[in-house]
Amino acid sequence: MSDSFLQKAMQLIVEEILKQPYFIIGITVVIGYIILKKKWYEVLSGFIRAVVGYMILQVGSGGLSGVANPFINGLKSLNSNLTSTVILDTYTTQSTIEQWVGNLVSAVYMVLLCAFVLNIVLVALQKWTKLRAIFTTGHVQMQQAFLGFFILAWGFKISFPTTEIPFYLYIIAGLILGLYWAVGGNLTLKPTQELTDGAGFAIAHQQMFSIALLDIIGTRVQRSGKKINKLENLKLPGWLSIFNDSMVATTFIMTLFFGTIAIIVAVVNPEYWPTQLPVLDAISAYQQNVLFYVFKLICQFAVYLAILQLGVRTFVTELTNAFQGISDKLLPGAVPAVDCAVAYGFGSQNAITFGFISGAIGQIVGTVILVATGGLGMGVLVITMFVPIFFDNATIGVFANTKLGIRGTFIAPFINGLLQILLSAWLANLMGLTTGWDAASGTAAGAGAWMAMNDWITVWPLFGIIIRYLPVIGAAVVILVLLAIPQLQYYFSHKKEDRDDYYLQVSDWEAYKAKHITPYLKEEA
Ligand code: ASC
Repeated sequence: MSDSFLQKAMQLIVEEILKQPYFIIGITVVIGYIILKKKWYEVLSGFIRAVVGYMILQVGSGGLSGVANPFINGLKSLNSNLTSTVILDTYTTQSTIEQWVGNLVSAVYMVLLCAFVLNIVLVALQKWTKLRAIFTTGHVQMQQAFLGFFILAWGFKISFPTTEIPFYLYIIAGLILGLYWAVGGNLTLKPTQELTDGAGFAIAHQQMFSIALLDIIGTRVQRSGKKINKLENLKLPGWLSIFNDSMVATTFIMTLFFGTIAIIVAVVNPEYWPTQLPVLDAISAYQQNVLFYVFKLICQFAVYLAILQLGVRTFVTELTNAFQGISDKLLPGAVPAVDCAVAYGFGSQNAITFGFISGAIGQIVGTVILVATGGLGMGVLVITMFVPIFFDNATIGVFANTKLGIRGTFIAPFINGLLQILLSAWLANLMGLTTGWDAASGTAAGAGAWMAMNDWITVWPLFGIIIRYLPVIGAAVVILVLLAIPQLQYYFSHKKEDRDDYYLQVSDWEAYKAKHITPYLKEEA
């Protein structure tokens, strides 16, 4: 009885709290406000604004996927003769691996819990670890726990399905995952402060290392005295000035992009659209006209972006205010790391759209290469879903614009989009995720999956490969490298006499900016 009680309790914690970022953010706000000795009704209102604000953000991001899916599915319906199909999506990857690991699913939950605690401990030991960010994006942590576990198991030459996993793998997975969250979030702290002008949070998502890379390149460019031409400073003349409004720009660009896809699909597979069109009048069975349907979807893209940004505005102030309390008393010098979509409330709104479009073009080029080479000679076709194509590339676009300006906003996501396709095909094949697993029949079946988000086509596979070739030493190397990254940030980002300005990035952003950023900035007027 106690066993099943424990299991139920753990499931409740995982499903209702850990997997729900709005709850974690809401609780964080309550704790912070209590520490700040706010009145009870301020605590209550902060909790509600945090939870509701986060849910609004989720409506926005969910809506964006809903809008894009008919177009993506349309592309999928065009068929291909490659033999195995790999779906590029975060949720599909999680559920595919859940099938492969079978009864070990709750062990992966335990790994997740331990890694989460480790993240907090590492930040509590900031004096030594130099780590400052706490990962709060529960649904993403869950996905990462599964793929991370799978990659590390591959590293140790364990293949699924299996009933036994050596205990050391759980320990190593917990250590690497917890370190990855703490180190990744910490890497995004300074660029996010730059983007948000000191809003006091970092990013907890799936492309943290690429944000850091853009920051390193961008800082170099800034220091070299080059002018950075950011999207928000672009002043378009004459009739083009309507594109200064991001709602107009987004709708216009999406019309070109989705419109082209809609036409291609309609021409190549005329059966597709009629199966998608909603019935508007049940009595006469009137089905919506395809032009009006597509037009509505396209406009909804801008609608959901606006909703997403409203959500961000609603909860971010609460979160940053409340975290003052936490980082004063509970976890000195800590910041919350939050979903990448929060970044979309800052900087140029057009960078979101351009990042997405450039990434999509990169993916199209990648797909053409894949098809032309017979899936890189492996017969693998990858099919992208909305999360990697949009959230990964838009996030990279937003950060690229902040540090590298317009050119970066186009180039960085394009490269990412290309790599998303090619590397995912290669990695899914290498690590054995080109098919799913059907427990009922006990056979491999269905499509495979991979998370094509940047960290999962770069750093994580690298961890797996290092461990594959040097099992125990490799794991130690990965752990040591992760521990060393924040030390390198601390010791090498500033001159010796300014070393402790590293902490100013959190404690006094204005002072940090005045000393280390403004003097070097050369933006276009
Ligand atoms: C992911 C994922 C999502 C989105 C979301 C963006 O990786 O699984 O649902 O990105 O977090 O807001």
